[in-house]
Amino acid sequence: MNCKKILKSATAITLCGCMLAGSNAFSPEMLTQNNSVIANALNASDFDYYNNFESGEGEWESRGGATVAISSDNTFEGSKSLFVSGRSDSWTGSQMALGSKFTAGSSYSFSVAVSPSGKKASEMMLSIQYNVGGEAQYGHIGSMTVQPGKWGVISTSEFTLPDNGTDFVLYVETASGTSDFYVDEIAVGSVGAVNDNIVFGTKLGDIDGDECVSAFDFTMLRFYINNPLMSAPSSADINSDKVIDIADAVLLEEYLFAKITEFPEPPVVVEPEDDFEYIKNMQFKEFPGNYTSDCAQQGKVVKEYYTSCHGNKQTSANVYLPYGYDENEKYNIFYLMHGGGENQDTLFSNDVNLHKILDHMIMNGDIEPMIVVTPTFYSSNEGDFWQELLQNLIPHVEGKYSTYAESTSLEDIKASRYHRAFGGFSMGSVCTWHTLINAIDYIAYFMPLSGDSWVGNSADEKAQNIVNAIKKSGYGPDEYFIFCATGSDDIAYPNIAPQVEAMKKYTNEFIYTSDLSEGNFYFLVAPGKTHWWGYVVHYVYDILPSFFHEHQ
Ligand code: FER
Repeated sequence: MNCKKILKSATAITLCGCMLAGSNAFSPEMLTQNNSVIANALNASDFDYYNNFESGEGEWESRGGATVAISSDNTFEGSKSLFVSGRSDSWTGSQMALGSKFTAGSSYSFSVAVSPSGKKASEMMLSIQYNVGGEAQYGHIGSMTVQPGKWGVISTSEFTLPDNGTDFVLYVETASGTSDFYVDEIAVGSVGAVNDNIVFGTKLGDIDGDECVSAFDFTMLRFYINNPLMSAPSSADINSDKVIDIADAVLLEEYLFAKITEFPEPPVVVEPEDDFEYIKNMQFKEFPGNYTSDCAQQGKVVKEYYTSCHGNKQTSANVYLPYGYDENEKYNIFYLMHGGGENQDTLFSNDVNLHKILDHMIMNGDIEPMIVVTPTFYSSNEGDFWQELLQNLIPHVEGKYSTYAESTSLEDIKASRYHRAFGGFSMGSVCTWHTLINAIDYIAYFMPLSGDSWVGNSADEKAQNIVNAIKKSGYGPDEYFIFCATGSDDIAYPNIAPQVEAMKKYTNEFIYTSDLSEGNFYFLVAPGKTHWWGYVVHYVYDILPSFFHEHQ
């Protein structure tokens, strides 16, 4: 017996009332390893439209320039699915014209299996576009939030094609973001052809959504345990530990046999809100013209003196505290290094005006209020400044101002690494690559600007040395982020561009995209720009908003 039939019979019985515990609904042969919830019960010919992509894309084509291809990497059933990639916006994806078989004003049932790639859950949507009086209109047939790599089935038993519409186009998109996704087993039929018992309950234990907790829920739970690729509803996570497993089955069984009368209280978890919209293929953009003028909400630059471990020398750094700085709040912190012949004052001088740009970026919501520190490598040198950074500068600044470091112990500096960035221009960029190689344990975001790594001779050797350091750290590609930039006419371009190309070959360590929810490595090239802070400060404006959103 397959799942579909289980669902159908469950409905038939539970319509008459909640089924009693202890029936033979527990029998293991009722479970199936087969994911197919649609085609097993009904023949493809039972539907007005059916495609499981086993013999090609069929009518499915690109929507909005996305790439659409048959894949055997991840399937819901059978050996093939439709893979949609290269999406530039949430509405892009794959589509098909419904054709004349489907008529305006008529109702149909729809079902499609979907599986997002990437690292984040995606709200997947089955949508419809149509024409009214020459104007495109859009509607959503159904949606479902699906974990990456898992399958979910969007299923709607009755959707009426608007009666004033023509040219209906069915498409799969995401509510937001541009992650790749897979589509499989799509069916459109007369009302009732698609089983919408796949609409789940939300109450713990009521997995089939019939408003009672019964033996059928136990059967469904075992189905999900046996089919980990199926996206299970949260009502199946009986012990609220975010994993659907035998521990949930044990609890449900105890409940059904009245050994317990209620499930454990789910913990109250307040997830931090972060709806930042990354750009996938970022292009150079200048900040608005007024960003270097005095801002209505000005931060403060303070000079901090400390002793460097190199030669026990007194040195200083400037610390930008955002407008409204409050020592009871926690702030992300960005260390930004000057270039050769410059010093710790260069960036907050009237030449570069980084402080004013930061004021405007914060006031306009481009970035959250953050602390920005401009040190100098001249108390050490660019190659071993990272020692002064870890031993002296971070403890001094983060011991005094409020960051995510709970204390200045190396352990707490490490624990707050997702709230710390390091970048630099030219020799400051050389310094940034050294810092990446030596201090990745303490910093998760890096911004090398117009300067290559000097650890190694050839581009391949430089890439290899960076990869070796990353491998040694044990961090995965979702745990560090490198966002480089330069101008196409910058004297450093011929140095950094080949290094970036060499790094791209290490696909385990670097996933190339400016969407840091999907990858961790990008190289922004500003057309025609040369080796000058006057240009480089725009790269800071472009890149900084993408920092500090991962692992909040
Ligand atoms: C580069 C890295 C650093 C580069 C120049 C520098 C020309 C710095 C030079 C200096 O400050 O003297 O890739 O490319």
